[in-house]
Amino acid sequence: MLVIGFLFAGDSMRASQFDSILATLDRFRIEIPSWGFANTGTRFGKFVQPAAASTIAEKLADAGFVHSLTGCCPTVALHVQWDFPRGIESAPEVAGLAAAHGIAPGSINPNLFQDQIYKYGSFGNPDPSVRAAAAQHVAESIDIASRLGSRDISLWFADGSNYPGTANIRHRRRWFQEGLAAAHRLLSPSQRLLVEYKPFEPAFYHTDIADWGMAFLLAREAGPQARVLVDTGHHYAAQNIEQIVAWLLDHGMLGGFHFNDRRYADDDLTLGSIDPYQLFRVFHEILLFEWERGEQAGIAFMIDQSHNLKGKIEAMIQSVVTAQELICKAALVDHAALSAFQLSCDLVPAESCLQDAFSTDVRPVIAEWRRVRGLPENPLDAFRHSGYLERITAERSAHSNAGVSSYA
Ligand code: PSV
Ligand code: MN
Repeated sequence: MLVIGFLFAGDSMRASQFDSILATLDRFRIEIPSWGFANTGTRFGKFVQPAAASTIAEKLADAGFVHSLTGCCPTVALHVQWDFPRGIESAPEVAGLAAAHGIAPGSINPNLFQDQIYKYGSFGNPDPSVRAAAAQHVAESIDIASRLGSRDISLWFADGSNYPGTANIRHRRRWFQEGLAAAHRLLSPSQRLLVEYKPFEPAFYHTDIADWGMAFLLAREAGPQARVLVDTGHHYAAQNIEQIVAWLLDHGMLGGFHFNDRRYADDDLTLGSIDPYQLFRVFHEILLFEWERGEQAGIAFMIDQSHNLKGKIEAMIQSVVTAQELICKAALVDHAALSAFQLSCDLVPAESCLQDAFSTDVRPVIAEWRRVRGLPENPLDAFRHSGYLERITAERSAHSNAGVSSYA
């Protein structure tokens, strides 16, 4: 390790900083979503890409290729309705395909928003038979997770209403409480229920789980294995996401992230493309917490993006590489010095701890880490020169992608 450090020891980086970066990279894993490789779009339309994956086999092949280039994406998030065409019967095939591509199934995402029965909601639907169908789908998803050895079941609900007075907000909250507690009872001891929140879209008046506080309360009421999932795109524009992260950490309620970037709403842009300093601050809160506690927080880092304009695999690699860079920058914050400055209210030096770390170019050290591990030093370049895109474009153009998609 130190050999690498000395190789790159420039004027501004100390050996201990090299070591922090290397240790961070050794630990850092980020899950990529199967749906990020499929044709997706906006509600106004979809620009299909001939190379887009249209089967679970193709999605896992693409995910495996991203992992082979980056070395830090060993698991793939799966969406039950899109990736398990025969429900739990598809589980062995999915497990086999993942293994064949050197990866493993990751979080399992039930789909409680696409079927016609969910027009007025799933867990919050006034019709008990729809709530029962939603509960059944979640139960099957938990079975799938058990069959695949997946720890996390990630729940996102589109439930809400579009017009004032059309829904009983309190009754719906109760139904959510009951549904989540029932789902929690089905978990095996090693599994977790992650509760995601989102302020609006598709519902435009009220959303049943609209913010982190609602998700927090519902998760806490559901049981000890439930946590909150923070999707960075699911906030109002001015919200301080790292403060939410700090509070959830302090309560032991932060389960994981769906990373993406946004300028306006849930834009699903590549991570760090608009505001890399924000994600740096999020990583900083986590690393500071772990430094204070002397242990890792066990948080699931995941990407939740779908790319309508960029090439899907390129965009995924770009996101993974940016995530590595930002967490490495956050690892350069001098926690001891920062804590002392905070206690003495020494504002400018405290702020500089973050700014100095953020402005450090960590890319040469990351490239060296990759080289030592037999990974390409520049995964994006390696992808462009691999011939993979040309091959799948030719293969996949042979069958039409036009009808294949997911909502995301
Ligand atoms: C909803 O916007 C979301 O963030 C949820 O995580 C879904 O599972 C995912 O996107 C795909 O639609
Ligand atoms: Mn999400």
